[in-house]
Amino acid sequence: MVVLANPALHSIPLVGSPKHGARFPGIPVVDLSRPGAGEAIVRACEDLGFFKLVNHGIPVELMRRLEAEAVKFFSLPQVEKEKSGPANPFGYGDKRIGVNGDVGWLEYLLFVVTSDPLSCTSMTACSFRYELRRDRFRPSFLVPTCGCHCSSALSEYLVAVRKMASDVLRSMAEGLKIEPRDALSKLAMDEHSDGIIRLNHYPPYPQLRGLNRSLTGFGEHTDPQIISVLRSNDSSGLQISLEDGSWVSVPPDQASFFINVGDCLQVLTNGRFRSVRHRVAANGVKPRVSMIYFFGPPPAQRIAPLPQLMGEGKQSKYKEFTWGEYKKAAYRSRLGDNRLVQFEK
Ligand code: GA4
Repeated sequence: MVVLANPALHSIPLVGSPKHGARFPGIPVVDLSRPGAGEAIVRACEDLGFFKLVNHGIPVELMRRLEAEAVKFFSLPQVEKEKSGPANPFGYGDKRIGVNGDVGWLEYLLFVVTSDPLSCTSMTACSFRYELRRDRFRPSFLVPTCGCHCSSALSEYLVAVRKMASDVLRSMAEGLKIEPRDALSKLAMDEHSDGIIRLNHYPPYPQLRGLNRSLTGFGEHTDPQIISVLRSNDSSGLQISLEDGSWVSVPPDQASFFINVGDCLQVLTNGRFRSVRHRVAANGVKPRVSMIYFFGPPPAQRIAPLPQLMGEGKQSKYKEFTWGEYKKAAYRSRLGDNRLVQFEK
C-alpha cells in the first residue's frame, strides 16, 4: 500500500484510480415521483446496493442552507472546532474515524438524532433533539441552544429527509411486494430508531495536484444501518465497489440524493440486497462537503430476514442478532472489516 510519508497525515493511504475514470455512467437513477419506482429501487438494491434518487421533493435550497452552515462551522478556527471534539464517537472529528485507528483526509461532525416530541414546543413541531455532547457544542448557528431547534437548517433537513426516506422504504416494500407497506419504514422511523447524521468536509490536498493520485478521505466500508441517505456538493470523490470488486466513481449531483443499502437491509432481505462497499477519495482541487443520514433500527430490534420474503422451507443465511448487538460489534471493528461475516450461518 502506498502512503504519504508526512507525519501530519497519520499515514493516510493513497487510493487507486477507479475504473472508467471519474465518471461511471452506470449508476441507477430512480425517479421517486413515478409509478414503478419500487421495482426500480429493488433492481438497484439487488445489483449495486446503491442508486441515485431524483424528483424526491426536497428543495435544493434546503440542502444548500445546511451545506452553508456546515461550511461555516468547518471554517471556524481549529481551536473553536475542537471544543466540540474529539469525536468519541460523536462530536467533531479530525482525520480519525471511529476509535480503532482508522484515519482519513477529512474533518466531520457526527450527531445522534433522537425523536423527542417533548423537546419541541413550536408550531412546526420538528420533534428532534440532537446529541453532540451538548455541554461542549458551541456553534449555535448549527445547533441552536434555545432548546427547540425548529428554525435551524439541520432540523428542517432532518424532517424532510426522514419523510423522503420513509417514502423510499415504502416504495421498496411495494417493489418487493410485501405487506404491510410500512414493514421496512417503521423500523427506521420508530421513535426509538437509532438515527445518526454526519456532516463531512474533505479539504483539497493541493500536493496531489498533477500526480493523478487521490488520498483516502474515508476508507472503504459498508454502512451497518438499514439505509443511508447522502447528499454532497458538486465535488467528486465517492466511489462504490461493483460485484467484481472493481471501484467506480460516482458522478456528483448536488440536487439529488444517493441511497446506500446497509448491512441490516442485506440481512432483512436474506442477502437479496447488497450492502455496498464504498469509500471517498479526497482530491487535490476542490473541497467536498457531504451530509449523510444513517437510518438504524431501535437497539432492541431483532434483525432477521422478513418472513414475507421467506418462501416455504427457506432458511435464513444469518444468525439472529439485535441492532444493539450488531452496533456493539461494529464499534469494536476496523472500518474496512466485513462486519456481517461473523453473523453468517
Ligand atoms: C460507518 C458508517 C457511519 O459513518 C458510522 C461510522 C462509525 C463512526 O465513524 O464512528 C464507524 C463505522 C461507521 C463502522 C465501524 C466503526 C464505527 C467507524 C468505525 C471504525 C457513523 C457508523 O454508524 O458506522
